[in-house]
Amino acid sequence: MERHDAVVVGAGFSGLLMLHRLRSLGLSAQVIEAGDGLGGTWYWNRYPGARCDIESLDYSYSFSEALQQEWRWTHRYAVQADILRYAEHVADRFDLRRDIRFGTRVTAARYDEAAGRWRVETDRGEALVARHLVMATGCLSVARLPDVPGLESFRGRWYHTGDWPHGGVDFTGLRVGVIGTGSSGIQAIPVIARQARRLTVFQRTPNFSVPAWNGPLDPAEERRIKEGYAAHRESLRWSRGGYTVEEGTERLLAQPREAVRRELERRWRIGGFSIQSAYDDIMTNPEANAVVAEFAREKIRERVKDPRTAELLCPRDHPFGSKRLCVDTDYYETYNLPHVELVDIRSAPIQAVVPEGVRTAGATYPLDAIVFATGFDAMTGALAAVDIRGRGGVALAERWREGPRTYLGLMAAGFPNLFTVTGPGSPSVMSNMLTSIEQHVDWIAACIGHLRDRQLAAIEPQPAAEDRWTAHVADAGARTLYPDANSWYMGANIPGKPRVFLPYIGGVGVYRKICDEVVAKGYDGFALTA
Ligand code: NA7
Repeated sequence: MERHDAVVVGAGFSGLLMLHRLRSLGLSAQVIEAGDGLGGTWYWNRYPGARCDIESLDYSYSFSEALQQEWRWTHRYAVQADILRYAEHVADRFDLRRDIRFGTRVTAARYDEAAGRWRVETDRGEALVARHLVMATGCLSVARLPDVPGLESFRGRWYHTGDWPHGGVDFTGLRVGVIGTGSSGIQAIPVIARQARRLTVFQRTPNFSVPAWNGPLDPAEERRIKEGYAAHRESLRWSRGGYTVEEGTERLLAQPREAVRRELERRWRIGGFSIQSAYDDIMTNPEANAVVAEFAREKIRERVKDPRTAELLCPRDHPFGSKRLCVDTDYYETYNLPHVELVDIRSAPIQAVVPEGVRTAGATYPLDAIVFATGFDAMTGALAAVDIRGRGGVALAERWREGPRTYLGLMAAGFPNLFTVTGPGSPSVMSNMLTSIEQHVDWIAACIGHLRDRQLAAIEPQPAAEDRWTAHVADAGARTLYPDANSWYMGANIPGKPRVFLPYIGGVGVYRKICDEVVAKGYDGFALTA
């Protein structure tokens, strides 16, 4: 039987740093990774146009001053290939690969109470035993294909953005259909349109999207950030979202409308998420939100020539930003191209994939390729995919049947020494993932070090602390407009998934302070066993 101090599941940005930190503690760790390479999200999501919509100088590790000084990003927002190259560089630079087992999926993990160890099983029939189990499995890693009948009959090729062929796909001369207009679809559509002979976009719900204004990184800006990189990162750690943005502190509704317009216009010019932070009440007050939503709809009407198409692209069923805001390059302009068509599948739903293409209630669209940009079983999907059993053989999936229950989004009662990096109930997807990953990994490493130094066997949340935190996460979400949308934040994209606001909206700075205080009070709310 293979024994380690810790098993880490996943070799994305979380798993890589976790391994590095555990090694620094002098502990043995084995990372198990389903993919044949590292990089997690950036390993799988290779679709055309895939890029991060947090700026490169923020969406990167801060743990090594030499690394952050030496690495050169080329663009304001990095493309998938550059981020993957960066992850690979980090793995080589810190000699991480030798403790990563690729092409191996963890299928089950059981807590052996008598031994105080996790027994981890893989799809290769291996069993590993470890005191600690860290799920670094990502928030958006279980790609979701909709239940459309007839896919097996399709004569062309089909793809999911979240599981893209490594050699890329050449759409030149093809009739391509894209299903889904979330961030992935909105990034892919303009790039696919440049190749395809015909592009048909099947839209169920329009999303709000703001321009990225991406371009080469300004060398002066890079120099400015790098001169005070440590201080810059420290300020991000205590900010709301963990990325560079001017946080408006005024209430939109208290301002003259003309001033609001100018401010929204200014932020539109900055691009990215800036506009969502323009005022303090945008995500809490429906009236304030409606002003920004109408501003965004006006921009769509300006960008799209055909008024009927423009109206179809205007979101009306959810508040601005309550589904994850998309950040685009030429998305709306793509609909001005003569070979691109938008099909409303809200009024005429997709009925089936047929051998020659897609059939909706209105027509049959002949296609050579279908791209599913249909999203993920977010935040809990990757955890539920592993048969995790804690004390008394209780399954995590069963305990979370009505929604995830955690303490700090880090641990669950009844599952000693099981840690989740950016788990549900933590800021995770409401923040720059890299800021949150580093905070979680550091907290977990310090916790494991604490147990080791004090010769403690295990840590797990006290049920009362877990109840309080779970209620707090829900209350914080309920004070915002996020629950008004059928989003993946709410689990609403997965039939049968409980409708619960999954991330913690309190902000990374507030959350960090809470986590630090818990530690300062001797792991308040946790039970530590000798
Ligand atoms: P999203 O944001 O979940 O978007 C998925 C899209 O696919 C969305 O437009 C959905 O429409 C559409 N969809 C899903 N199922 C169907 C079916 N059955 N029929 C038609 N259309 C469907 O996933 P992304 O990959 O774009 O982005 C995920 C995150 O990754 C993103 O937010 C960033 O954080 C990175 P719906 O809105 O459900 O009507």
